Amino acid sequence: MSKEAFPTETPAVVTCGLPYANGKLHIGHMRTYLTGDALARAFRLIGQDVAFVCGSDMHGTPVTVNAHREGIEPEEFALRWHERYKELFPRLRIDFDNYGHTHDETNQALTRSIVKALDDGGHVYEKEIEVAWDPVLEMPLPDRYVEGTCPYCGARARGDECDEGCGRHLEPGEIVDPISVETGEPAEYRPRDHKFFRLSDFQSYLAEFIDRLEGTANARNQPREWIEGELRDWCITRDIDWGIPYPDEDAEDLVLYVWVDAPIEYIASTRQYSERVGSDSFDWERTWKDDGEIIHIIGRDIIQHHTIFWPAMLRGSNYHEPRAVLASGFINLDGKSFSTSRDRAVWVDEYLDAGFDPDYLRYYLLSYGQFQQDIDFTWSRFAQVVNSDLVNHLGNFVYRSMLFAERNFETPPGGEVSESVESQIQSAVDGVNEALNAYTPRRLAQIPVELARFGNEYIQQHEPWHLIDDDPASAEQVIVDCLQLVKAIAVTGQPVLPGIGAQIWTQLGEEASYDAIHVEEALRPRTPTLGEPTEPVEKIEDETVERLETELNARIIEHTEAEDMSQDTTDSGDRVNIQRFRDLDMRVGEILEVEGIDGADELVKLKVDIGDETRQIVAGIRQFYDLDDLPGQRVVVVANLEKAEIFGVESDGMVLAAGDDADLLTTVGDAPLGSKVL
Ligand code: B3M
Ligand code: ZN
Repeated sequence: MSKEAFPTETPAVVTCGLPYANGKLHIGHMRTYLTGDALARAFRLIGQDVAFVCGSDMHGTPVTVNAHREGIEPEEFALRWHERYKELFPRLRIDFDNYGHTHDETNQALTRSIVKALDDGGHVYEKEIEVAWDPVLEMPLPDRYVEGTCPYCGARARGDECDEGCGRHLEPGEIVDPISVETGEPAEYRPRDHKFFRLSDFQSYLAEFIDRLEGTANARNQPREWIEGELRDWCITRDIDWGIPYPDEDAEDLVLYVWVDAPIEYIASTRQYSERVGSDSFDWERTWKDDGEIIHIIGRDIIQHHTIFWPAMLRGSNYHEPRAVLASGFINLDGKSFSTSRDRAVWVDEYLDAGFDPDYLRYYLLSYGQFQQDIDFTWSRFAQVVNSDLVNHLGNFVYRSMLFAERNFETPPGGEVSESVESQIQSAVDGVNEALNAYTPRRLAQIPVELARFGNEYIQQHEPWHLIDDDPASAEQVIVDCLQLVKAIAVTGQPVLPGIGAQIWTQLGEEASYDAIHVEEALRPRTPTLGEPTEPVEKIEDETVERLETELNARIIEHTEAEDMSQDTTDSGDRVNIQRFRDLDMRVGEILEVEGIDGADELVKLKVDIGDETRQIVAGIRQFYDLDDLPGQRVVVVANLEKAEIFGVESDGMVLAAGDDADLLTTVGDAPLGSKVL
């Protein structure tokens, strides 16, 4: 690593992607916040000066579309959700140093000054473009007001993002076959002047930036291809009346695209924190303009925004660049992503209402899988992990150690810790440092549990309950060792298990403020007191898991069926709606080989190249074609039909043909093989 290792002399800021203030949050959303919180706590634990900031994302069509559905003004709607989020995060022990929102004056002022700086620096220009327009409602259709097809990968996409396909950000006017989400009717295009940020000015800067960026590998690898390709300029204004007006009198009818002012909240929120605690305690300007260590924790769907648009904006307005971006995988249910609209989700409220300690979720989400991997959530796996790691290992070791000490000694014995235990604790302490420097938050969760595993084996091997009568000195040594391990568990557990850790800390009778300890404290002698031990972690019962799983499954089924039915009924008469049509995966292919099938006069077996694979397809066209003419012929293939066996031959797809003579459908131009037909 070329940069100074943590803890650095310079202050750090840890940020989490801003939640849109537009609806309930589910536990999938929590992965980045819990991780950010754990990292910020761990930084403090190793003596790194850090501010942990975030805020609600108030602008943009994700907010206006939902506000409109509820029939209230976007501002009122967004503020309402903002207030709820502010209360919700601490309930999971996610303690931001500052939680602001993008519509507050700090952010508006900073946004205006940054955009002005970009404009003054010559990085912004105006251009006429075609933007989507709803001919029925007579209104512009920016971003999420349209859906259509991604021009890059052919997947179904939202107006500004290919959310189900290649993940690219889409510029206004780019989406193919736009449909208004308000009316379900095709959109038109109309010309309109908009402001563009000349990203191409930053191409060589970004190429170097991405090489020095730290964090998870996905955050470097995904954008590299885009940076090295053509960097298209970025449209930074929209035609809606909710947002921050473009800071120029001539263009005040345009508001800034939400992705301009949203990341600026990272700076604004740090500034609010700094103004609250005083710049001697934390200096936002130094951090953001000079030499701070800026660390962004985000979902993997917004890598492009944080590794291309954002660093270019910072550079163009003379701010400091991010040091690291950590991009998380998604949390799925049964391999499929959470869906707010389908109620296919485990809601944070629901988790808390079930009465679970927030530390369980913190531990589960941090320990299960690498941060950048997608992971599945099931209540049974959640319970299994909690019961095995936190109850059987951690809780059990802590409780039995303290109970044994309390039962057998008036004052628990003190003295030197054995060498093997000391070195185990030392590597746990080093581990916290390593986890931060390697950006592996999962390690932070594993460390205290590994100490407990070690402790359980240690106590099992030494059997102090046998030693206590025959060899009390050795029994005392085991207790000294075990209680030191308990202390080390509380200390190293602080980032991920702050609630459970604090409880253990109190029971140990330690007096220092738990939130202010340094990780080295794990190695320092304990205070020679002990409170009344209680079990620090409660087992999750099978019945609870069954109940939650049943409820979740029932809800998913009910909502999926309701959605399917509502989709069916939107077909009018004998017409199908666009979604049903899009469900067919039709692709351009080329016939590579043709063979007859024994005993079937009408059938042929084809090998068809459909871009990224070759399919074997049986087709009823034998009597209409000279088989030698077929190889090289371009055809249209339905690629997502169920496989079938025809005359004992597997057929994996269908080639489309018209009329009684099976006239094969082909393409007029030369769309690449595999292109989606729409
Ligand atoms: N509000 C939410 C998202 O796309 C979006 C993040 C903004 S981070 C500056 O995940
Ligand atoms: Zn795409």
